[in-house]
Amino acid sequence: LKVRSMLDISFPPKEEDTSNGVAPKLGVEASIEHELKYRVSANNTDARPVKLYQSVAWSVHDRLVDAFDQTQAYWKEKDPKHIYYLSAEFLMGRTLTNAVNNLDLGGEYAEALKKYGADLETVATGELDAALGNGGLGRLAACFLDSMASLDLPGWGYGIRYRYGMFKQGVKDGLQVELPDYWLDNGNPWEIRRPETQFKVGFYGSLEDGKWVPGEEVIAEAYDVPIPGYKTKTCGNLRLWDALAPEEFDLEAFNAGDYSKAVEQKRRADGITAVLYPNDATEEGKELRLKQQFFFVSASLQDTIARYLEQHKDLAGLPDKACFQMNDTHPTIAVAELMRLLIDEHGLSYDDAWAITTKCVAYTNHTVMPEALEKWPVRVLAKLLPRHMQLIEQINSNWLDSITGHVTAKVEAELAASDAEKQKKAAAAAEERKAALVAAEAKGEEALAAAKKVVSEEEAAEEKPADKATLVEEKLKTYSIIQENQWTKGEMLVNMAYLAVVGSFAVNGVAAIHSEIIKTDIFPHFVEIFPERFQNKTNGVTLRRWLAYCNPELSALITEALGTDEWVRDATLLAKLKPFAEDAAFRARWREVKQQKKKALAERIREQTGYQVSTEPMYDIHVKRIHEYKRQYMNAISLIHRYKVLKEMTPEQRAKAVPRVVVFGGKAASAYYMAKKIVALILSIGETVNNDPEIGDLLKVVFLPNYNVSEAELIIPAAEISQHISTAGTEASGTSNMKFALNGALIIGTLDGANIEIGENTGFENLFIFGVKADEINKLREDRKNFSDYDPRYTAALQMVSSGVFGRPEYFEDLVASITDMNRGNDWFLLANDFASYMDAQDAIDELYRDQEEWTRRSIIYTASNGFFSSDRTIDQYAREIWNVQPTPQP
Ligand code: T68
Repeated sequence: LKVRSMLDISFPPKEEDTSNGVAPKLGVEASIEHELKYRVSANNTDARPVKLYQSVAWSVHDRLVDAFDQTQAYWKEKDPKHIYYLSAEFLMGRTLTNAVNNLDLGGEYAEALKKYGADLETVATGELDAALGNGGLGRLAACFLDSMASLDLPGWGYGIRYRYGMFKQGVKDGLQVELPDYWLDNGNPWEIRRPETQFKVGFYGSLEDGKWVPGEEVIAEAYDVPIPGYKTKTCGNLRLWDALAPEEFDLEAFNAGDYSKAVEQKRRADGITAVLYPNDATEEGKELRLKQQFFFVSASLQDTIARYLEQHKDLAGLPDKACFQMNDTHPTIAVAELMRLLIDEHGLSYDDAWAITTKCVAYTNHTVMPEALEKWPVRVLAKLLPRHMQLIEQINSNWLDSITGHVTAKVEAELAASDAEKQKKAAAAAEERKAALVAAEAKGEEALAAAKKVVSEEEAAEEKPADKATLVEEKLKTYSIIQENQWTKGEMLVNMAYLAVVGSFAVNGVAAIHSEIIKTDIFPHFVEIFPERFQNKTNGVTLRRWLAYCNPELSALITEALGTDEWVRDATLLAKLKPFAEDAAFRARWREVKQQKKKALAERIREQTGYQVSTEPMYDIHVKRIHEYKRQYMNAISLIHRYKVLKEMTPEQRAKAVPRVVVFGGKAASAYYMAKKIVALILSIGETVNNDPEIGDLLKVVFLPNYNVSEAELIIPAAEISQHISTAGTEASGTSNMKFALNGALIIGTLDGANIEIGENTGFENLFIFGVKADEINKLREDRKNFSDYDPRYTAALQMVSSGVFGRPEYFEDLVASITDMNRGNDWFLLANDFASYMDAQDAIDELYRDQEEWTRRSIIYTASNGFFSSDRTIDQYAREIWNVQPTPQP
C-alpha cells in the first residue's frame, strides 16, 4: 500500500558508479567538516563531543547508504532467496565503531579526527545505545545480522522501532530504579525513514461473510538501518516498523472527522511502538504485547510479499525466494498471518496456502522455562485478531485429524501392553481370593462371611477396562495447539510454541544440551510425528564487536602472533594461537593487555559507583539479566562467606589471601520482586564490605549499574574469571560465556547451555565446573533437604543476612525464605545442592590465580579454543541446514 502521494518527479538516469549524496564524493575529513557545519551546525571550535559524534556518524551514514543502495540493487537484480529474521528484539548497542571498522575506514577516520584532538574511541561514546532488546535473545539477533552481511547472505532483519528501549537502570537508596530510555534523544543517524513504504495493519473488528473487517487500523511505516558486512561490499538491512494513526497521513479526513477521536487513534497507534516490554523470562500476557507482535509481523509479511510480487506472479514460488526465521515465539502469529494474506488477500486455497506457509517458516526456541513459553488466551486472540483465531482453530483441527491415526495406534499399543499386564494381575488376585475363601471357610461361618465381604469389595474396586475412545481423546489434547489453562479451569489458551512447531519446517534449540531438552521435555510428542524437523544450532557471537573492536589491544597481539588479521573473518584461525600459550614472553604481553583493560574498568567503576578499586586483585565478573535461575544469589552468599573468612583471619593469613574485585551487572525486570531484592542484597554487601577498613583491597563487591551492550564491551575484556552458574538445564545457551572465553577470561560454571560445548572445545580441565547435572534436577527437586542439613558455611552466611549484618533484615526476609522455606519457594533452583561444590570451585580458582604463568597460559588457551563460537559459523549452519540461502557477493 503506497499511502503517500508522491510528487511526479523523474530522476535523472543513474550514474554507473552510484554515489549518493555529496559526502562520499568528499574525503572523510571534508565530509566531517561538512556535516559539522551544515547538518549539526557547530563550528569547529565549540564542537561539543556529542556534536562531533553526530557529524562523524552522518559522514559514515552517507558511506553506508552507498553500500546499502548498491547491495540492495544487486540483490534485486540477481533475485536470490532471502532470509527474513523476524524478531521482536534487536539489541544493537552503538553503531559508529562497528560501522567504521566494518567499512575498513578506521585509519581514515582516526586520521581525520586528529584535527579535533579527538580519537574515534572517545567520539564513539557520544552515541546512545540502541537497546531494543532485553538480553541474550535480542543481542543474538544483532550478532546474526552482522554475520549475515559479513557472509554476503541476502537477508534482512524485521522488527519494531521502539521509541523507548530497555529501561535505564539507576541505583537509589540501595535499590534498583528504572528510568526511561529515550534513545532517540539526539536523533538517529543510522536509520533511514521510508515514508514511501507503508502498510495497513488491522486489529479487532469482526468476520462478515467470512471476511475480516478490522475495527481499528494503523499504518506501519518503515525505517531502514543499514548493516555493513565486515570488509565486503555487502550491506544488509534491518527494517524496523513505526506505527502511525491513519489520520496522520489523511489530513483531510482528520479535519473533517471527529477531532478527539482522531487524537485518540493517534495515541493508540503511538502506544504500539512506544516501549519494549522489559521482561526477559516471564510472559505478561498483555494485549498490547500481542498487538506489537502482530503489528510488526503483518507489516513484514506484507512487505515481503509485495516485493516478491514485483518480480514474480505465482505465490507458489514464495518458498524458493523467502524464508522467515521466527526468533522465539514472539513472531509466531506469522503462521496465521501468512495464511490469511495468502487466502484472503491473494485468493489461494487453504491447502495451497498451508503448503507455502510450512515451507517458508522456521522457529528457534530460546527457553525451557514454563513461565516464558507464550500462551495467549483464546478470548484475547479472538477479540484482537478474530480471523487469525479462526485460522488457528482450523490449523489445529487439521493437525489433530492428521495425527489421530498415530495417536489411536499408540493408545492401542499401550492398551494391549497394559491389558496383558492387567490380566496377569487379575488372575493372580483371583487366585489369592479363592485361597482366602477356602481358608476362611475352614474357620467357620463368621470368618467366611467376613471374607466374602472383603472379596466382593475387592472385586468392585478392581480396575475396569479403559475406554479406548476416551483415552485417544485425552491423549490428543496433549498435542493440541489450543489447550485448557491448567490453573484457570475453563479458560482456553493458544500454545504459541505448538503453533510454531506445527507451522514450521524446522525447529531449533540454541545449544546442544538445550536442543536435546526441547526434544525430551518440551515437544516430545511432536518429535514422534516429525523427528526430522528438530535441529540444533549452537549460538555464536560476532568476533568483530566482541573481540576485534572491544579489545583492540588483545586483537593487535593476536594479529601480530598469527601474522594476519584474517582471524576476524575466519575464527578457526584462532586455534593457531595455542603454541603461544607456552611462550613466556608472549604470556607477559597478554597479561599486560589484561592489566590495561582492568585499569579501564576500574576507572569506570570509580565514575559510576565512587568505589576505588585496585587493578592488582583478580577481576571476577558476573554480568547478565538478574534472575533466580541464573543464581547471582548463590554468588552473593559465597561472597558473604568469603567476607566472614577474611574477617576471621589473622594478619599473616590475610597477607596470603588472594584478593578479588567482584563485579556484578544486570537489570531486574521491573515487576520481578525477588530479582530486585537480589540486586539490593548485592548492593548492601558491597556497602558493608567495601567500607570495612579491615578488608581493604582483599575484597570489593561492586554492582555496576545499567549493564548494557556498551558496558559489556568495557567489562568483558577486563575479566579474568567470569561466572555462568545457572541451575543445570535452565540456561538455554548463554552467549556472554562465549564473549568472555574469547577475551581470555576463565569460566566458573555449571554443565548447562553452551558452557558444555565451551568445555569440550577448551578442555574441561581448564574450566571450573561444579554442580549437579541437568538430568538429576527433577529428582533433587523432589527430595530437597531440611534447612538443618545445609552446608554450615551457607547457613552461617544466610544467618548474617537475617541478623542484619548488611542492613534491612526485614527487607531480605522473603529472599532468605525463598531458599529455606518449604512453602515459600523451597529453593527451586537448588542453591543448597550446589553450594559446596561451588565453593570448591572457588577455592580452586584462588589456588590457580597464585600461579600467574599457568593462569595466563589457560587464558590464551581459551581465546585459541573458542573460534567455534563465532556467529559466522552459526549463521553458515542456518544458511545451509535450514534456510537454503546462498552467499551473493557483489563482484
Ligand atoms: C536467552 N533468552 C536465553 N530471552 O536465556 C539464553 N524472553 O540462554 C540464550 O543464550 C539467548 O536467549 C540466545 O539464544 C532471552 O534472552 C529474552 O530476552 C526474552 C524476551 C522477551 C520474552 C522472553
